[in-house]
Amino acid sequence: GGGGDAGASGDTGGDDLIRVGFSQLGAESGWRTANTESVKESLTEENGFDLTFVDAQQKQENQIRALRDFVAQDVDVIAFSPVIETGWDEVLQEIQDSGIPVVLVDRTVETDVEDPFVTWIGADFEQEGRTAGEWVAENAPDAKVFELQGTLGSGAQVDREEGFNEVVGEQVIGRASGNFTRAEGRTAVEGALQAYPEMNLIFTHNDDMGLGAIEAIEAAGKVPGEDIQIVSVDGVRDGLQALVDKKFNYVVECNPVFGDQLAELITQVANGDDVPETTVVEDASFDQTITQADVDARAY
Ligand code: GZL
Repeated sequence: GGGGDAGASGDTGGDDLIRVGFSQLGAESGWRTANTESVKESLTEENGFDLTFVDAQQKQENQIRALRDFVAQDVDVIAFSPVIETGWDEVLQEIQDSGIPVVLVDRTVETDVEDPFVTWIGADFEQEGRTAGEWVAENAPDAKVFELQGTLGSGAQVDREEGFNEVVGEQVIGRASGNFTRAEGRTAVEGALQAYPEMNLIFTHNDDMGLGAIEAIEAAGKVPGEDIQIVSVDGVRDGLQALVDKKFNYVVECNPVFGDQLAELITQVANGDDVPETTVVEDASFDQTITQADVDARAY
């Protein structure tokens, strides 16, 4: 990065930039907006990129359209975070036939296409599920758990469910999806409170749905974090604030700020350098010993 200002010296800029098409799945959660911010802060013209960024509002058909546009524009590299794991075979084959390399970001893909992408960067969702399960096994071994799932068929939902249920599946009395959004999380928990009156712990696949769960629990006259404990994933500011406020009980981080690592990978891919098949982004976890100062110090 650090090249001259493209405008200042009348420099065309365009010809030596890496042209990247990025299909982002949506803006459904605090995690996603933090991830988008990180990507846009890293893939700048100053850092050597000409970024075309398209938000799909969580619709697969919008992502497929964007991917086809990137092929038509003959970008140097395509990057995308697939809203669900399946349904990409046709467009991935078209991209492969075009010779444009694909960098998979965050979510994962199930496909029969040979070598569909050069590399994937994201978090270990299955480990996040196991870490959440281990907390429940340790701290709430008799809890009757409702699992509030993310977008059904997304890699994050499939793998978090897998990891969590590997550890405490026998404690799960019900599941429903809140599609990773606060509003749909609230609706799903309103239903769960009716269907499973004995529920006393919610494992939510992300903070935003957990915040919706808090609204539903309080509307039902119960105390979140006490009558119904909440174990969550992501670690965005609002989720950690709920932890400080004792409305969440445990949060497994899923770090969205990997724009710099992505920029490095894209540069290496554009240069035809060898890159690792996967880059796993480091996660931490937080319990109620977290302080307000800790939360205030967080970048997102
Ligand atoms: C996880 C990411 C998930 C987040 C949600 O890497 O795919 O999608 O956990 C987001 O907040 O909607």
